[in-house]
Amino acid sequence: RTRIFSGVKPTGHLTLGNYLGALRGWADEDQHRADALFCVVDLHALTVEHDPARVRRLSRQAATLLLAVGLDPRLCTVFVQSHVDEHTRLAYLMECTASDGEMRRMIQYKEKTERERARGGSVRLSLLTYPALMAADILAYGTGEVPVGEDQAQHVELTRDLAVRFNQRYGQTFVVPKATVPKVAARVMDLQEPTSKMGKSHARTSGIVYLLDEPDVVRKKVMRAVTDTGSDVVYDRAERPGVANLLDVLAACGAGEPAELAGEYDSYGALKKDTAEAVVELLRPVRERHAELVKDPEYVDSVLRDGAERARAIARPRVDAAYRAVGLMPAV
Ligand code: AQP
Repeated sequence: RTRIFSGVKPTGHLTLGNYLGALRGWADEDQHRADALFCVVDLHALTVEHDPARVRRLSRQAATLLLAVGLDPRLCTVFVQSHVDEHTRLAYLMECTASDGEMRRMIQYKEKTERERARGGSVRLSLLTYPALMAADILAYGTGEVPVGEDQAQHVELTRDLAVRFNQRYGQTFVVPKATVPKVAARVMDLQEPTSKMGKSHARTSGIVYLLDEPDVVRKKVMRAVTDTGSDVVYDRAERPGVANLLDVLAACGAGEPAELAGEYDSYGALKKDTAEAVVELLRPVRERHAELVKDPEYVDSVLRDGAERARAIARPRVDAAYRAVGLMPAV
């Protein structure tokens, strides 16, 4: 069976972008067709300035949301990255496989470096080495497929390069994985700034729909979305990014193809109204299940405990083999 691995970073409240780009596919398809592991990648949240209590809280919330969107622990493995030491053990070998140049070329590194500097902060070394840890996350499990939103595809490409390089240098150790990206809404844009992606850690929240937003908040955000000059509804991502984003979201809610949907509307107002209602209905069951799960923290704990145990058992032999392959002396 194909092995699937993917994760979500507890750097903010999870968004509609996270859901459409990743979580929904994990729950609706991936967990049913493969041996899948899904992870709250909390170590990655330490690559930028962070508040310990907030990361702890967001990690639990993200784990609860993974179950709320429909991941079923009888079908897949749900766990927290820092509970499984194999990730950091293997990350070091990945740092010894990658070059600094290829790390510096990562778009996310460039963007986040700028953001941290603009805030007047320093850039953590782990922001640069982040893709090595992400490669370790993926390769430790013999992963064949990594379902991600478009923004993560470059990191998966680098992971492939590292796997191939490691195998060539030290002998066949890792499966070379590939990214799978959803057909619609692989890159949901910020409603207030439709040329940048909807990102959970962005400071301005009015352009971001969070999975746990109340229906009225969702409606308000969508109704106030920035649209383009002109008033005819056409699907053109380059020239009309605001309207195209709404059409993408509406299509991803199950209403059809974005370009065809455009023909059904003659005003931005009607498009926004339908999109708002579609998103409210899409998120309703997630909010409801989350509210139930919050009442049962022991259940969530037990899922994470079992998940970490299972993940460790899968990862350890391959990480041990990688340690031996690079020439590290086995413990005596
Ligand atoms: N806007 C988006 N559209 C489609 N997919 C998206 N993803 C994130 N934003 C969008 C996908 O969600 C999964 C989990 O993302 P992540 O937690 O690894 O963080 P990220 O990719 O760095 O996205 P964020 O939400 O913007 O976080 P911050 O602001 O902290 O960087 C991934 O599969 C991602 O592709």
